[in-house]
Amino acid sequence: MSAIIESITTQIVDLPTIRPHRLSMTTMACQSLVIVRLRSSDGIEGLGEATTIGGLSYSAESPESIKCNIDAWLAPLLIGQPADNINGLAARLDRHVRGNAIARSALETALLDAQGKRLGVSVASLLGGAVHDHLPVLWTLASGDTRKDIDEAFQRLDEHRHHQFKLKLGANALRDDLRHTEAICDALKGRAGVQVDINQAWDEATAVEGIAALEAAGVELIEQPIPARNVHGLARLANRFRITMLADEAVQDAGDGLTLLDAGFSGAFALKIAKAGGPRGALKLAHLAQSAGLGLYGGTLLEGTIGTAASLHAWSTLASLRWGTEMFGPLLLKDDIVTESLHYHEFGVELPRGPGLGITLDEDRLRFYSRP
Ligand code: MUC
Ligand code: MG
Repeated sequence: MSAIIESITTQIVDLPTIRPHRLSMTTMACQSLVIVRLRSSDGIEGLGEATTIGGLSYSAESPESIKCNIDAWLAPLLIGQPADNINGLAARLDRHVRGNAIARSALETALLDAQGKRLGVSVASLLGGAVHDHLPVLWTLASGDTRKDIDEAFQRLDEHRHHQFKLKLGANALRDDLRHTEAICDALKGRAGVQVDINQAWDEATAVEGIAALEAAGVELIEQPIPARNVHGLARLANRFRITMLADEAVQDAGDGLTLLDAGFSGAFALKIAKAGGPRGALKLAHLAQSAGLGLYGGTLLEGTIGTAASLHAWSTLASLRWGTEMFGPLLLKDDIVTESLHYHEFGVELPRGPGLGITLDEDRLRFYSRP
């Protein structure tokens, strides 16, 4: 007899960041995690987590809408159903739910965590098996101050934490962004790689000017320079420059991947479990990219430990991640709500061991940081 899903609860947890994190569309002083706890009739609890960035500034879903939509609409579709048929549950949600990919990612994570615990295997095993148990992780320099960013990079290099850095551009005038990037590239030359994320802030003409200068400065990868909907523009930029163009907001799932390929895009894809409705959707996009010969990047929506672990289990199943990962979310937060943090060392992170995600909640700290 299959275990039945008996309850699904959600709570919003606000964790302060170690410093302001400045992106083109918002500056974050805290991250809000929507924690999902899914309990089944066999006594097993699965954990999931949903995050976004800066309220509604990154996505049409906010922490509050995620919690509300799970409580009111998604959870009732799952409660009373067999807990172990994840394909069947996904088909049920597909029939009744449009959008809400971030909320769905948290639920799918909880289902995978529970099923892994039930079978005594890791989430990576459920997804076909891990090919890596240590994944490279970059760090985002986004204090908003060039000198502070350079000092932060040197500190991370000395600690053997990170040797690849991403800069967040687009909040300032192009001239200032270029000066900032050139100073950081100069300071890190020969010691670390630099890539940039514009988070859709430029129009195509600004992108042509900006990318030429960034290429000359030694930047290695350009992420989402123009608005997500301009897929033909992104394809044009990818084909115009030698430097690789990384699609992020433009490629939520495998359907968007096909659209970009149809438009002639030849760059790389940023995978995020939150964009694709969960680890399985993100891997569907990854497998499409692999078939088309495109490079992959393990992306984050600045998840805490649960979402980061779920992503790592998924990315660990991919033989090749040409552009590594940015799974540093927990390191940006001042505190955590789990008993054992992820282990970051030697410029990467260990894949947590299962069963399930291999993550245990710290109930005291969860209570402390939860919204009343
Ligand atoms: C994004 O746009 O890629 C990833 C790293 C970071 O600092 O922000 C995120 C989201
Ligand atoms: Mg991005």
